[in-house]
Amino acid sequence: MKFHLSVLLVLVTLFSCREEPPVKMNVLFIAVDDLRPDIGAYGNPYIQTPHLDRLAATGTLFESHFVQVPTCGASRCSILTGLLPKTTKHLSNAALEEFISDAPEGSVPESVVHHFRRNGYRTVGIGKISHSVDGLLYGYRESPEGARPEMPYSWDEFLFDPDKWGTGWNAFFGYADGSNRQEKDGQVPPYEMADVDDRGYPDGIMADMATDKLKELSEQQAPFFLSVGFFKPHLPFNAPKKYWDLYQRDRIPLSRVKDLPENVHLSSLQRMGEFNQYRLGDEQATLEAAISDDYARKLIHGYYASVSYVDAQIGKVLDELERLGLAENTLVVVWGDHGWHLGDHRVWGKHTIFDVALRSPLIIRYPGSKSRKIPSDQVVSSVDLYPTLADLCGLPVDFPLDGQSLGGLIQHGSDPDRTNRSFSYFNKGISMRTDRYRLTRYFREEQPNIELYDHQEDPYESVNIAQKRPDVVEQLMVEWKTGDTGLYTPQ
Ligand SMILES: [Ca+2]
Repeated sequence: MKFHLSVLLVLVTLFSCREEPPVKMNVLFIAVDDLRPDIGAYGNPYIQTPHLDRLAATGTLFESHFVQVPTCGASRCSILTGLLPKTTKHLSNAALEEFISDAPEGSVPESVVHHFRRNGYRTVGIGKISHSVDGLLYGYRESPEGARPEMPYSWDEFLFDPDKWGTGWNAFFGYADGSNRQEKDGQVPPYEMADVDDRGYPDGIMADMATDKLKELSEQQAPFFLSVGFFKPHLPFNAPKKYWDLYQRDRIPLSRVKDLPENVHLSSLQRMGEFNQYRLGDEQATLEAAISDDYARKLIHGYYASVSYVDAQIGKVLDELERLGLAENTLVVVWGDHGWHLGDHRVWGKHTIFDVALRSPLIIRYPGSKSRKIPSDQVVSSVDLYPTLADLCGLPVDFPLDGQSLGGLIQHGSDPDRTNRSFSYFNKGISMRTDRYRLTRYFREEQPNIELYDHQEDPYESVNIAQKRPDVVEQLMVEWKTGDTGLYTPQ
């Protein structure tokens, strides 16, 4: 009997060893608000982003990454749900709320974060991951009392410190003296250069929260999904003075496409409302006349300072990941939620479906994979991230998603099974980007309602050639229909 028990114990021990689950990879997902690819690693020789450059040098950088909607809430909705917009509400900042009310607990997970949580991950959010900046749903001017979570099932923990600003939304539009755009009813400038340390604005506070949380997570057994959503370079372009001091304003490059594009209806470009909510700007932005070069340089200087400030905060989080010995077992993603027109096409804002508003940085470091740059002729989408994370972390997905995993590109540099197109939506329009062209169709009454840009000849989309090249439009429409995964038609 004793003998049999021993054999049994040995067998049980051997069995347990074989069945030991592999160590799951952690995820660090960093969202950066309104960050266009103005990063050294993306080829901007003037901007100073040493920490993002360092990440890109050890990860995979996607040159042609496009978001699905050029506005915060809806873009984040598509990356978090892995789904393309299905109704007009999915193009708004309330997109995620709309999706979640359609998907109660128990059916499909509400987000990629929820999916990881269901698979044993400890999920922690800090800052602006979904549209909300503190995880709570409430209007900009309302009290946080009675607020409910924007993603009720996704987070084990959600952290935000509104500090001197009092609430999440006030912090989001905050100035160094504790004031914000709301309380001053827009009587504020779109930039600020205060002589404060990194904690003088919210991103510095969030970086410290993230490094503290990493320490705590490193001591736990469960794998983690830590998400940090930095605010800058979203308006107002407020950053500590030391980041403004990195640049000589007279050397700041202006847009290469300052004029209105040819053969385009102005309604494709006219949504500049957010910028003009900062009423103490030196000049108002309009499509009718470009602002002065001096003011344009000042604004771009503010944007660059904000990018360098957020780059330094990301550097603190990446350094801590390294210091704690977590880098080798943590997949890192840095994602910009959409691009921004810094005077491009006379627009100061993001609400267009031109390349400059849709293209944003996507850098993924998958430990063990060699670093590479996926060139611009390979088009990828934000909606691809959900299946990518599930694929690389070995989580099964038995429900429909609209994207395709980027795992093949990250691990091998190519993937013959990928489709090479990306769809984006806004302003009563849908746009398809291929490796060479952008075809945009507006579902509105004004003409022309089709725009075509040839990136081989015209990389800044300065001339709509839809009328001149009906053959290309026709060929792309065939491709459009093949790629159509149930796109809705904007009303
Ligand atoms: Ca944004």
